[in-house]
Amino acid sequence: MFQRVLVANRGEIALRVIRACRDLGIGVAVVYSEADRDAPYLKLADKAVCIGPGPASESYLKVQRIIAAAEIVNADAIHPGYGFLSENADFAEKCRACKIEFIGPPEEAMREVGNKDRAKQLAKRAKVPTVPGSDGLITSDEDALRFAKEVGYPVLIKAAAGGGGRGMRVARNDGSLITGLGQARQEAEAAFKDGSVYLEKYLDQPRHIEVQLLADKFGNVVHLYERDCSLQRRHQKLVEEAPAPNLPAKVRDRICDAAVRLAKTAGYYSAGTCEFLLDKDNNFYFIEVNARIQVEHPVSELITGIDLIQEQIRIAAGEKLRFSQKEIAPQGHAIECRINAEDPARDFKPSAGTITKWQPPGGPGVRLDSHVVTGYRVPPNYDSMVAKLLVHRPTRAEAIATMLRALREFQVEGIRTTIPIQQEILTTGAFVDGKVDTTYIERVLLAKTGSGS
Ligand code: MV4
Repeated sequence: MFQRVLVANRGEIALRVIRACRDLGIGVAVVYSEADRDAPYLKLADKAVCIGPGPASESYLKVQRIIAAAEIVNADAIHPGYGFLSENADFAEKCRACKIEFIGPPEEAMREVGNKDRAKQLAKRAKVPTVPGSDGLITSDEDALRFAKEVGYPVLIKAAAGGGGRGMRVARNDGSLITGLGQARQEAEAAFKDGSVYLEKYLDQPRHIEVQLLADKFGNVVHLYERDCSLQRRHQKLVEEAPAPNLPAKVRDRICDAAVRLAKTAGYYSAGTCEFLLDKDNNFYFIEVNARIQVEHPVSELITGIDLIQEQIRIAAGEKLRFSQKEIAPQGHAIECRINAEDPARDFKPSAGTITKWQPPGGPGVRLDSHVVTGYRVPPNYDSMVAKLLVHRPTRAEAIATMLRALREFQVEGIRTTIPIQQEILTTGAFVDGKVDTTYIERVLLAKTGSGS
């Protein structure tokens, strides 16, 4: 096992990794930027190293400074958390060159799944269903028009280097396809330095189902069942849950098996997620791999009883998986609400500032993952999530009731939060019936209140 892990991240996930290291009885150090210098979780690590000014590009994204920090504190491994350098294969390569273990997938698998078009080819080799698509990159207008004629409009233009909804656009006729292609290429070139694009049939109001995976360095792969992450606004998830409601057992088994096959085919290890879209007839289609621990991982921890961060660290240290698939039995229902410092009444405008009152909920079935305390100042430099509120109860109905109870208990003053919209979501018929899709928030909820786009 490692002597000391360096946490190359901030906020709640930095605290989450510090806690996992403490639970494992191993040393832990953490990096921080000048904007985070007063963050209370820094005191929970053995050492904290300042790596630069507030902007992430000058601190949390600086490969050389993070490697130097690891060397200064004598860390033998780096946990990247999510975001920042977590899916950066060049960073993983650099760690390997410096003989520091990157707590994540192997660099080779990261490159394989990091490109969406290549990940799709991988899925095909693994016999995992994919959305009908252009079979490789689109290099001419003629190819694009031919594909659209074949599958019919609408079609979706996707950037191969994109992900999480970046660089996508819908085309509904030949004209918008040609102009869209040009724009998508330019945008992708500017954003990812890679202008390659491909086409897919555009699915109407799909659900977003993702399968949590754990794999060791010996080729053993297990799944920790699925999460339903359909409730998003502009690709920012607001509510996640597990198991996915109204998913027939046979479909669940097939999706989970497909995800395991894909990970095996990729030579993947560590924690990871396979994302799928699910259509109205419960057909599922692979879309992308998340080669990192995700924000919503605690939802899967709650239903399986497995500590995903601890297992990631064990796997990186070369341990074998400690459980087989049949030993993973999901129990009950878990829901997560991401509490963001945003004002839902003002188009989710970020609401940075000092938190003058922070009185979190508790009691049976409640878990709060947060780095915030009363008096904490939310820095303007980073994403606005201040807490993840989770519940775990025997049934979905009880989980919804406990989440509503916990959201009511939660008292936050000094900043605006997303709590009101989460209360609204959890009392809406479509959510209670487990019948929401990825377009629900913008199509129904925000359209109704007039606060949407
Ligand atoms: C799609 C789609 C419809 N058809 N692909 C958005 C994020 C990225 N991971 C893939 N995304 C989508 N791909 C086809 N062929 C609709 C989306 C999509 C979406 C997917 C998951 C969760 C939320 C979403 C919100 C809008 C669009």
